[in-house]
Amino acid sequence: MSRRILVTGAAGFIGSNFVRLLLGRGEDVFIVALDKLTYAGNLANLQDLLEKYPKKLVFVKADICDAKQIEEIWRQHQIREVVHFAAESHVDRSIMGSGPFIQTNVVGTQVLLDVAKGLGVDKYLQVSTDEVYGTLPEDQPEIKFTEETPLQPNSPYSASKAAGDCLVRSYFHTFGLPVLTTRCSNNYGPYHFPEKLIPLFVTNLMEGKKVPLYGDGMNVRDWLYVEDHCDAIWTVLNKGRMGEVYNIGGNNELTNRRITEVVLLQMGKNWDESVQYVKDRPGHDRRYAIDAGKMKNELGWEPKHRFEQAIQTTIDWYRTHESWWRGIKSGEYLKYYQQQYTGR
Ligand code: NAD
Ligand code: TDX
Repeated sequence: MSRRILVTGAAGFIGSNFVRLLLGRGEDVFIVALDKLTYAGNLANLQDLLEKYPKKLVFVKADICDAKQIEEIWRQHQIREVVHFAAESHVDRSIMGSGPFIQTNVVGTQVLLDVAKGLGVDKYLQVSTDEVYGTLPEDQPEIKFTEETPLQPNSPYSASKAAGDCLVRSYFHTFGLPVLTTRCSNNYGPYHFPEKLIPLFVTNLMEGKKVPLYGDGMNVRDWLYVEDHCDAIWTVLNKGRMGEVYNIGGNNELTNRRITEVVLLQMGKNWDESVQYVKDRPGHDRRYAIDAGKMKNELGWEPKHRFEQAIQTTIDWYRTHESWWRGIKSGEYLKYYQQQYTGR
């Protein structure tokens, strides 16, 4: 019998790429793609897959905070594995208001864990982030986040993710729930919502607008192509040891200035006409860097994509999918953009 997997947040950026990867590879799976379809969820991200794989993929609109609904879905589809992507995921929005972050990232995780405990599960994988570790010094490049680094979240977003991770840990220790946790660095690639750095900058430039660079532009992130992240999650789901945490990264640290230069170059734009320095993000973490040694040594996983090529593929995707992002960059998005970048 096919593996019966619940994928939460499946209509978002990474969730939809994960479903696409598994079905594209012909894995023997039956996937229940669950999503509340918040501003960040988009059924268009799954539409072609739903048409191509009607026997392997179903979509269910549901809120992970609704225990009754989750129980019904679990029973109806005989769920045995969970990959939990669903989250409020944007740091700047968590600074505007943390309520939805606590609700979905903490309460929603607790609901999923309780349903898993009550109805039974073979594997539950929590998709988390390097941001739970806080920030690193920029003048000590040898220091990176390991799985033993203490959790020191600095934004309401990362605090809510860390709270979710702590609940997952507690259900392993207290109830013996078979859980796995992954913590990944910044992803980029197709279907990335255009509020995040790379898709925002690419689409702004395509619209003839400037790109808003926070502070001095020297904050550092580690960038991983989304397909590599999805492949790493599948590797952990198949080979990971229960109760363990696995850090996932691209060994690809770049300042935001460097990312901006690369994007401008590939899009034939010049710095002075295109870049606008704007006020810094409050509490802006200076540097993230991942030590992914455990993934390599224990599970044999390494990223396959090189940044130079994959960023080009990503930009090309936004060029050929204009209707996808133009549809998003209207309505509610415009209100958010105005508030975030002009304070009005
Ligand atoms: P995203 O915002 O693109 O997608 C999140 C999805 O979750 C959306 O489709 C949304 O509709 C859905 N969702 C939100 N609240 C829900 C609820 N209450 N019930 C059901 N569905 C709900 O986010 P993403 O970038 O795809 O991130 C996915 C996961 O990966 C998150 O848990 C995030 O913390 C983690 N992560 C992201 C990155 C990154 O660079 N994007 C890096 C590391 C970890
Ligand atoms: O307009 C901008 N200008 C800018 O300079 C935006 C949106 C971002 N930035 C900077 C802030 C960060 O230093 O770019 C960097 C990346 O910002 P985001 O794309 O917002 O990502 P980040 O805050 O690093 O968080 C991302 O990676 C970890 C995801 O959104 C999280 O969900 C994930 O956990």
